[in-house]
Amino acid sequence: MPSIFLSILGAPASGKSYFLTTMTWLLRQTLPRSFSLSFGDADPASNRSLNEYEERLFLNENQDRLVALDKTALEGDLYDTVMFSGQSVSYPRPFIFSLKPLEEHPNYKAVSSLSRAVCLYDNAGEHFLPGQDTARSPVTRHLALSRAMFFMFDPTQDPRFRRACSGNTSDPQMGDRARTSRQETILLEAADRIRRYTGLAQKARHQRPLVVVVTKFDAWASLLDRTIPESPWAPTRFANLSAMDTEQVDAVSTDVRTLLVRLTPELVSAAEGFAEHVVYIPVSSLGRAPEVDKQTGFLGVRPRDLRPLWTEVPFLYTMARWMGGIIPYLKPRDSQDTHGAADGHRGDASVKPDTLRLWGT
Ligand SMILES: Nc1nc2c(ncn2[C@@H]2O[C@H](COP(=O)(O)OP(=O)(O)O)[C@@H](O)[C@H]2O)c(=O)[nH]1
Ligand SMILES: [Mg+2]
Repeated sequence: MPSIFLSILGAPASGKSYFLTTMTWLLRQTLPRSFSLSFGDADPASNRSLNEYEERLFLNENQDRLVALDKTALEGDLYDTVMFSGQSVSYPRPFIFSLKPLEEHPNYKAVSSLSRAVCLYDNAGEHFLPGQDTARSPVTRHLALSRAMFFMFDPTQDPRFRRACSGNTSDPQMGDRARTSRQETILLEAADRIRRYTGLAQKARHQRPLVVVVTKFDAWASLLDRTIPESPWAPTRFANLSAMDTEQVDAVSTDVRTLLVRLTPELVSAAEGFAEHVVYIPVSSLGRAPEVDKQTGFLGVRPRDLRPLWTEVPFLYTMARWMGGIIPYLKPRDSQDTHGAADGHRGDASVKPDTLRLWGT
């Protein structure tokens, strides 16, 4: 199977591990149910720790006890050490999923060319600090291979966001547990590494999409003057096949971008100075603020309280928009396609088996 690499990067504690755990848990259900795709562990051994995380959050026997995910290690389980002429080199290990059309998918006949091994990397945030990627520990080289990058931006780590939200949130991360980091420096460092690994000129922009995932939406939702539809996709006339409403996600992206330009303009400059295609997607992996665990002092969450919002949207949108033929999207509202105009119903009209494979290419 051809593979797709997706890199997740962001500052320490920006929410990468919770995002990855919640996203894969949701995709296991949403992809078969709504997109006629199977999504499963390609290698259960390499996905073990992620499976454990999913179980801890979403299949926990004890729904009331506070749980937390461990901090991503800088080395250990998630790394493989290889010897090169006497020098040991430690490589990060991705989580690997297989993505395949199910029999009822309109493109099932192209199953072998559409199936993908999806490789996801969860780096420790420290790896993106300048000077952390070395010949002995090439922890971020996957960036150069990635079909798309998910940059986690955590508004709770920005004092301007915290000030704007004060009075409207009780999240400890916006209060006495606040931490501050210059998150655009991580993006600039990643951009610099990608330029180096791919030989991209200093002035040229990277052609692969950059998704700015704005995490912990529950904590800053008061700043976004709009509601977010629960699932930005709509059924088609095919059983178990929805189409992504990319226009709706784009409209949300535009509003999130406006907010970021107002509060953290340097982040928008860093993103758009580096990548040609940038989209801003709000997510909440928990759906609420974590609580301080009185026994351990750590932040935790009770499994029964979890209400993830939009955590699978960055993946679905990326697949629909930039990796054509696997996940369909609704035809744009102003499309000239007469088929669409005839019944005025965007979802139904655009899903013709013969056109599906062309989408997003
Ligand atoms: N309010 C809120 N906090 C979150 C959310 N997701 C993660 N967090 C908190 O953010 C902290 C860091 O998350 P983690 O995924 O470990 O960050 P990582 O270091 O980037 O992997 C944890 O204490 C979580 O409780 C969210 O959706 N909302
Ligand atoms: Mg982590």
